[in-house]
Amino acid sequence: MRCDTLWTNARLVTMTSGVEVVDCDVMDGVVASRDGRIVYAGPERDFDADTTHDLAGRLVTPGLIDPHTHLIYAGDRCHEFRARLEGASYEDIARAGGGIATTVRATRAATESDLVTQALPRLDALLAEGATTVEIKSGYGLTLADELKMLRAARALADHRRVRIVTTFLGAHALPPEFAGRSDDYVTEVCEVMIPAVATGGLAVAVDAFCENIGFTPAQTDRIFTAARAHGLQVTLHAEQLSNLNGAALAARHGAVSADHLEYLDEAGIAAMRTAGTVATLLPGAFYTLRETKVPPIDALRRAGVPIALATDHNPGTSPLSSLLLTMNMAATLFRLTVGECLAGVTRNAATALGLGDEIGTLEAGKACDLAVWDVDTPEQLVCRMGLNPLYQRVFNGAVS
Ligand code: DI6
Ligand code: FE
Repeated sequence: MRCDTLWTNARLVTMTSGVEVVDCDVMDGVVASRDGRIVYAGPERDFDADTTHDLAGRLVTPGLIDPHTHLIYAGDRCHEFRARLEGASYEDIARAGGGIATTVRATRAATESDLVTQALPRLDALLAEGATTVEIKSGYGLTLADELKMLRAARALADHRRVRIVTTFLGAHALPPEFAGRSDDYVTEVCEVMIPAVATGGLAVAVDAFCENIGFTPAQTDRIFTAARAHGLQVTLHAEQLSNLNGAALAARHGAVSADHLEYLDEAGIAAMRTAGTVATLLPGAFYTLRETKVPPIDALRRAGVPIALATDHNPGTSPLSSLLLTMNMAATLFRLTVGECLAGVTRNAATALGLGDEIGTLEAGKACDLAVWDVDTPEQLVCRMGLNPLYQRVFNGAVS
């Protein structure tokens, strides 16, 4: 059989095992790609290849996927980190006009090209550890023009680097100052002006909201999701991060691809997610940064067979994290996920969380040939170590980059 590129002497972690029992079995084999897609991944087989990479026993996983980030923004909030170390709380800072509002001011003042320039180093950090797909949310513009600017900047990153960018409209991230005291009016703007414009412009595949006491109510979220679905967009939700508002169940009723954070998720929410096929995306970087103590209900999610994804939640406030390797380590240590669950979280289940389960996330014929080749012997070496980057080669759509 003919192929463009062949990787031989590989140890493959295909991530194709069943949904409920997550193994990350390792098998000796080869990967073959043609026209950017995997044509074969499995035990040694003969191919007539244009290019062959002998991997000398290195480990190959699917390219990593970060399914929840706020990578596009301007400015910096490390002074707030310092203030928190000196005793201020996240809420104190927000009430004093800092927090998300600081990033909104800086992002509104930035041009689209400023936003691209500022995001590239953050994206490069993810790519350097084998990421091939990154989801990016808007939500620091909060006007139609500024939200569209953020989404265009996110999409433009794919013109600068070899990566798949998936964009999500998060107009309901925070209440913009122009709408102080009028949150229902802002939600009307999101539903009647912003979502139609995002959908018409093809600038996002999904709509997200921050459903929380300090964010938007379940009733407002319901309006936003109804508008999103009417425009053919997927939905996903920041839910149950700081309290239980039954946001995950609401998201599941709208057929959400994922519900994210979920520290305060209860059994009813888990059952609704299971029925709807909604992925639980956990964000250990925010848990760590906020010194949260309530761990998401991992055992109950496992028992229900709800797939678990992991993401950096990269943002300048609650999760200034640009490492999927460290995200896996935190999920293992803080949430007690197994090594297999950690790897599934940033590959197969992350793909499902983005509605891309047929396209990426496993090493299987027919999927995009996105690979991460690692200088390690076992999957646990990827999850156990902190601050060491063993990436040997990153492959995006069949091309080494
Ligand atoms: N939840 C969070 O933790 C972040 N956004 C959200 O909806 C916070 C974002 C920030 O502080 O800039
Ligand atoms: Fe987030």
